[in-house]
Amino acid sequence: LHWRFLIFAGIVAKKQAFGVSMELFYAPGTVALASLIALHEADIAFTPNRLDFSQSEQRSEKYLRLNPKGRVPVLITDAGALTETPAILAYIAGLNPKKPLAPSDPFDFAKMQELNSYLASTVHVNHAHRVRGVRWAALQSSLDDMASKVTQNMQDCFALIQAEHFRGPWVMGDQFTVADAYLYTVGTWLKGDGVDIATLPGIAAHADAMRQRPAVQKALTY
Ligand SMILES: N[C@@H](CCC(=O)N[C@@H](CS)C(=O)NCC(=O)O)C(=O)O
Repeated sequence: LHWRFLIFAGIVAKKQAFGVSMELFYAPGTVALASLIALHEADIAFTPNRLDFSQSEQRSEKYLRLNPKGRVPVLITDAGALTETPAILAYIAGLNPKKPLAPSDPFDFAKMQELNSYLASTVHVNHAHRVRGVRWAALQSSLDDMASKVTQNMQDCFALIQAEHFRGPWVMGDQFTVADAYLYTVGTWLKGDGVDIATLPGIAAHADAMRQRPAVQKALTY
């Protein structure tokens, strides 16, 4: 066999690893970072597709055909499109048998999903009240009032996570899971929301440990 053929076959094999070819639609600074981190941690080849929010590309006709929610992330898989970060992360977590990113024990899997669901349904939504208040109210006084609650709400949510949903050194203890990618991602918004991460030493140490990981460093370059 010619060496060139072997290299070509190797590239094809890597691209088709796990029988899937994937595309992730993302925008920088958004919750899509969690999916970017998870894809790199799982060592899964994918095509990144960047949306320009300053041009409202997430509301373009073309994108709305892909995701009628007009949000990122969307993961396109051979089986169809997936939206909602907890769903995307649960999918990625089980894709590479050599690098499982979720606990195999059913109770621990549900515990991981407990945090992921809390991040999606409560923490992310609390954060959105600062810059996306127009989803819920129209009067400037209402928007200002909602924004005024964000720092305290985010502080309280992360204090609760630190106390109740964090085994250490990773969210689920010794196993690194997709919940670590998600927690880190939402934690990158704390500063902008007026929360000093130093007041949450467990969360701060976790963020430091995350920044040491090559997959996180790579995901932050997108
Ligand atoms: N529940 C969704 C939320 C997705 C979401 O709200 N993404 C934001 C970025 S962090 C977005 O695309 N916003 C665009 C917009 O509101 O126009 C998830 O967890 O994936």
